Amino acid sequence: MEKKTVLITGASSGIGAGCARIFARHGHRVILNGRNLDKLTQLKKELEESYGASTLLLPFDVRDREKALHSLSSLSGVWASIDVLINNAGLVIGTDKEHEGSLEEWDVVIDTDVKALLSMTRFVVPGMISRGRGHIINMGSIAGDAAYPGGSVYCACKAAVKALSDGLRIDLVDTPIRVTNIKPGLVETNFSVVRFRGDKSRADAVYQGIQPLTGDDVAEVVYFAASLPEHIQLAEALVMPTHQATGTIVHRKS
Ligand code: 8X3
Repeated sequence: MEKKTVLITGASSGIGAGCARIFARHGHRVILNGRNLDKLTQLKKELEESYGASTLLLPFDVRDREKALHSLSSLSGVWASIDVLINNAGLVIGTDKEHEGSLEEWDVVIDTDVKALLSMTRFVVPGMISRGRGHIINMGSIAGDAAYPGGSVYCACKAAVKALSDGLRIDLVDTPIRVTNIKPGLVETNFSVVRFRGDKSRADAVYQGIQPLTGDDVAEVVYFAASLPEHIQLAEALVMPTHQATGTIVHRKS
């Protein structure tokens, strides 16, 4: 694959950091977006030292549209020609029932997982169209395929990511631009710690007795989609640990 400029949202840890590593390792230019400047700076250093990578920090909260637009407009030269947009930033807070949870927390989840993904797409894709090349890789989830207990709003958000990916693929069908929806199952990242509002032991229990995926594992699939020949569009990929069968069926060793 020729050298590309890759923008990754939520790059400071987990799947986002995994994506940053694999694209950097293969010699691509990587733009690291996230909210935690310290973590991003640390990752930038790691990518430069390990792979001699060209990297750029673009710290902003994806929910802040003005800041996002301003930061994107500040890019110049090769950095402005984004070839791959990885809409990875996402989170869930809590496992409350739909009729019991906090509307304020759900605003944060919906704003991050759906509205920010949409605004990043809205800001970056027109440039891809005018350059005649590009690939949008959205981080969906197995949670978007079917709702599960305690997941109502998150599952709805990831179902929206599927619909937005499918809709964008339709809208771009007469262009060379590809759209991919990656749908991970159990991945051990900070995701579950946030879901359980910082309760590390509940988060750890999610992965007990099963070898979960890592952020680097999911990044392998992201990289595979991006490195396929231009005429091949991997529309979706559902990627799970071997001992997971559905969003709720998992075999755990006792
Ligand atoms: C996260 C996967 O199984 O926790 O997107 O919903 S799961």
